[in-house]
Amino acid sequence: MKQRTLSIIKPDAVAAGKAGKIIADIENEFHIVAMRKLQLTRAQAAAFYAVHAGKPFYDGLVEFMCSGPIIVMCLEADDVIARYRKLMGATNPEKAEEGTLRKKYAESMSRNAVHGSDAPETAAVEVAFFFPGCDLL
Ligand code: IDP
Ligand code: MG
Repeated sequence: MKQRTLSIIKPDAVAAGKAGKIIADIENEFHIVAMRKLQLTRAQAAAFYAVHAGKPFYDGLVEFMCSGPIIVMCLEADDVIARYRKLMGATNPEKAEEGTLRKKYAESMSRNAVHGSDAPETAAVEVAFFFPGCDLL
């Protein structure tokens, strides 16, 4: 069944000039419905990651995510949520499988190059966070 998910190229990877390679890897497998480059405010980063509020890494995560430009994409394909998570690899790049985006492009657990929604409910909320319906036709 066709699904949509939110992908983010995080500030570390954009700043390091890795966005083009990451987009090429994504495009190889999935349809990019919409794409935008922007810099989050602190409040927007805090709201996007509200599910992690209170965790020890939350403040650092918010600080990092608003530290520079990011590229957000809405991806579409059959079973794209799980398949894009697989392409991203483990949260900790040291544990990510060979060939995954985090293995290839991430610096560390906290600067790990990419984000992907983890379930249909979060995907719907996260896509809507960045894209109005008219961008998703
Ligand atoms: P995910 O991005 O693989 O879904 P989550 O558990 O949702 O991982 O965590 C969100 C983000 O928070 C991670 O991608 C990573 O950048 C950061 N993060 C998670 N756990 C840690 C940690 O233990 N130390 C530092 N950063 C972390
Ligand atoms: Mg997550």
